[in-house]
Amino acid sequence: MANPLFDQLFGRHAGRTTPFLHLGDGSAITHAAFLAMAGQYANAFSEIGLKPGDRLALQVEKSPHALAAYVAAVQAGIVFLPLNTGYTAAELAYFVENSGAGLLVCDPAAAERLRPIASAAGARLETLDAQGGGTLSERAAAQPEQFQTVDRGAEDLAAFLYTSGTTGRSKGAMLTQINLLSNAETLVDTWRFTAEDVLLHALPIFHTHGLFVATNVMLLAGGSMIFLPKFDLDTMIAHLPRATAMMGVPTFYTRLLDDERFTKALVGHVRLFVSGSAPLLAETHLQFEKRTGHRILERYGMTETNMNTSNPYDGARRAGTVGFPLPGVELKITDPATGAKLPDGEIGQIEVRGPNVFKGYWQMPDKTREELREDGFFITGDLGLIDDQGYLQIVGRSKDLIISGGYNIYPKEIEGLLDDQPGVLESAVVGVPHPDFGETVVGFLVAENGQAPDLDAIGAAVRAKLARFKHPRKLITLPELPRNTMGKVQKNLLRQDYGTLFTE
Ligand code: MLC
Ligand code: AMP
Repeated sequence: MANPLFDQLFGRHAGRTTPFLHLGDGSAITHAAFLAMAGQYANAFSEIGLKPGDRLALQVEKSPHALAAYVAAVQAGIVFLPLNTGYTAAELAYFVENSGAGLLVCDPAAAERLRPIASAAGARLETLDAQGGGTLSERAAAQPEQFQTVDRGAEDLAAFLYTSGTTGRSKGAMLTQINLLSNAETLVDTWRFTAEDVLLHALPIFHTHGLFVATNVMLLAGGSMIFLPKFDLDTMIAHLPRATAMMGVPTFYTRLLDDERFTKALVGHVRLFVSGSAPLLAETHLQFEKRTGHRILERYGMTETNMNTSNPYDGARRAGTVGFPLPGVELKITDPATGAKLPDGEIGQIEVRGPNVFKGYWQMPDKTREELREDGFFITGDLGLIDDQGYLQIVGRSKDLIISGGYNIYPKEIEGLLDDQPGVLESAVVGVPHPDFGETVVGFLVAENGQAPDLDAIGAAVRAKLARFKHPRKLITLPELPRNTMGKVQKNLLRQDYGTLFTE
């Protein structure tokens, strides 16, 4: 037995004194030093009492220490559960309780607020801040750097990533060692990553894109990352000349293009720009090529499946498409009513199967059965077609989902909260085009008894409960919601009527 994910991605770099993380202040952490740090965290987790298979929930700022905690979890066979730093205490309580986490790691500033949540769920609480301070790092610093890697099999769980659902309840997507490893191997080959590459990393590390795509790929390839705490335009401009590759959500690309310092000369060293997590406008693609001479490589993935398709490395990268299924990934377009495969050119639901596809939703067998067929095909909830050249085009979503700056927002969760507010009879939440975030959230309210609801009080209630990125950027009161003859709210009409709220 061994631990394939740890051995392939991390363990193989033991002793290498080449840089792995270049930090914003000009310092660097070598592969060997990073692994030593991870070994110390793995020992700290054992000392705390975490056992293989236990869940570790972590809501902390992005830092080398936070990344080391991920690697340590893999080495110790602990299931890693990273959480968006924007989540409120109310949102967090659900994840900790639902996952049965044995340990919650949070920022020291949040510790008092989160302690009752951890104890109610029977979890220990430790802290870690952006500079690597906190009770967890103090514990780790006192530990040996060597840790006896825990044996894990390909089908053992490596991570839980929570994704919200159409019902408003978040589901823990269970990802196995082989899900993560197989995808990293495929992407390294497909995108030609090598030990020479330097990836500009400004994505958060609590989602698939920043953690599994960017980090796992770079670890496997043996290259290094310019590891920035977040996307900041000035910092990106300062570091781009050293990078050979960048991965980002479309907002990264539109923000860069809005800055005149972003020129062809600035990115002369870059060989690859990858975009994903949300649709890249064809216009952005073309503008980018005009400015830099680079064609952005757009790919398509999800939390449950890692990456499914990619435009080719060699060959035409076509704007408005997400390319071909990756090697080892099967993809078909099916009739939503019957599940039967549709011919190329017809729009239907996108289904995928392969070693990248997750094991199911944690403790939700019914939800798992609804979306993951017995034959292994996963129903993505995205709608698309295969065009005459074999490229996948995503044309919409059958799931009621808004993607803002690469973050997923399910209207149901916000509608549930709005409906509960005094003076609100009912509500509808839709996504409308936004120049920076691609889409943003607008909430429509119908007043109870014709009285105008108190929008300030409703805004405050939303702020208390939901992460900032989910907040409606506008609340609009309507006499009634548009409905079809079946009584179903016609969100398409709301999107149509209010589609230019932020773009005019
Ligand atoms: C921040 N804010 C957002 C937001 N991000 N609001 C809506 N949508 C977002 N995505 C809030 C801030 O809290 C702030 O609130 C205000 O909006 C303006 O913030 P900002 O400073 O302009 O935002 P910034 O911090 O720069 O963040 C924007 C961003 C970031 C796009 C750089 O959101 C980001 O890094 N997104 C990447 C998401 C990601 O990695 N997704 C991958 C999911 S995996 P206030 O109070 O100041 O108004 C996946 C699978 C796959 O989907 O295929 O990859
Ligand atoms: P998440 O659940 O956060 O993993 O988000 C996955 C969803 O993001 C997918 O189901 C798609 O709807 C969307 N997505 C990811 N990549 C792309 C892309 N390149 N183009 C359009 N949508 C995308």
